[in-house]
Amino acid sequence: MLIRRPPDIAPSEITPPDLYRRRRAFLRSAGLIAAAVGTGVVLPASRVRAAAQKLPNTRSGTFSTTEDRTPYEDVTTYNNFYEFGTDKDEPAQNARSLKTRPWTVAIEGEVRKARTIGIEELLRLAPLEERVYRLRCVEGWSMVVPWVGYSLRELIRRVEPTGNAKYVEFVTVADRRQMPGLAYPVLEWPYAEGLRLDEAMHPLSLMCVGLYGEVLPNQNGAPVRVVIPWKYGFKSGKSIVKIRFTQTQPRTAWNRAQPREYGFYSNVNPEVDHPRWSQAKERRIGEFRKRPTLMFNGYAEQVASLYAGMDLKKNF
Ligand SMILES: Nc1nc2c(c(=O)[nH]1)N[C@H]1C(S)=C(S)[C@@H](COP(=O)(O)O)O[C@H]1N2
Ligand SMILES: [Mo]
Repeated sequence: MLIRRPPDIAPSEITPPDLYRRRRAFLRSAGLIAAAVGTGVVLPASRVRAAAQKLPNTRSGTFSTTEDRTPYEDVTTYNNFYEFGTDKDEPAQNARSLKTRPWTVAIEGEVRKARTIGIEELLRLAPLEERVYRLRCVEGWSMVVPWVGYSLRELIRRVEPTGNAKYVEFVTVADRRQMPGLAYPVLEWPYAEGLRLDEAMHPLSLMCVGLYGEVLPNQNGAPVRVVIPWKYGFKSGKSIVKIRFTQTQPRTAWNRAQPREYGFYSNVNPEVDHPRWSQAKERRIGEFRKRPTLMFNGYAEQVASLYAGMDLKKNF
């Protein structure tokens, strides 16, 4: 499998503690990677794809970019999903055994209709749309992905947030038996992210259950994730089991780990550098020459008004 890492970003800048790296290096040299995580044989991506399920009745949605789509192979083998390992190829291997049925999402906090929703109901909650969005990782690479889902607001309005709801927290499943990455203190598990309620209610914010017309592959956050296209990729939490509405700004996993580097907002902004690297440019996976990063990842027309009057350097 071809692993592309932007050569201008040193692995040391984006990877977790030394312990983890030394273990990986040892396992790699000993040829023990697959055995060590207990997943056995390495399937080619084509086999994985053959097993994926088509999503019926998907219509093309609004906001789609006409830019070239990143190939399925890259979208499903070059992943960040630290619960399954921090190397880009590890989620595709280690997430294969994730159990996505039965699956429920608990809706909690400041809502009138707090309840637990089963995945089958979530899949039928609103018509499924294909939305081709740019995804910009804070590490400096980007992709174009034809996601399938519906606006998060479809779910939010059905659970009726109270007047006290100002923020929404998204919590990822954390199961040590299924997720080898949880053994390492890279982040405080479970992975948690958050949005202001008006950001979550924005029609671009996507409740995502698929890509390329098929059920979401495990490594991309099956069975349900969010996709917030104007923010750095880490705001788009995967394999969600809890959505909590709160009055105060929720703590997030990346902000806890590195508060100086990862703020609550994390809007894509070429003018606000990461403390350790520039965010002015990005490398589209599959391309060689870098492209300029666009304000709000190219969605300024849609979302800039959410931040009117805010200092985006302070609220990074
Ligand atoms: N639970 C969880 N969600 C996560 C992550 C993670 O490590 N764990 N990584 C984030 C990051 S950094 C990115 S760039 C995107 C990548 O999504 P993709 O692999 O589907 O392209 O997922 C985000 N969601
Ligand atoms: Mo990312």
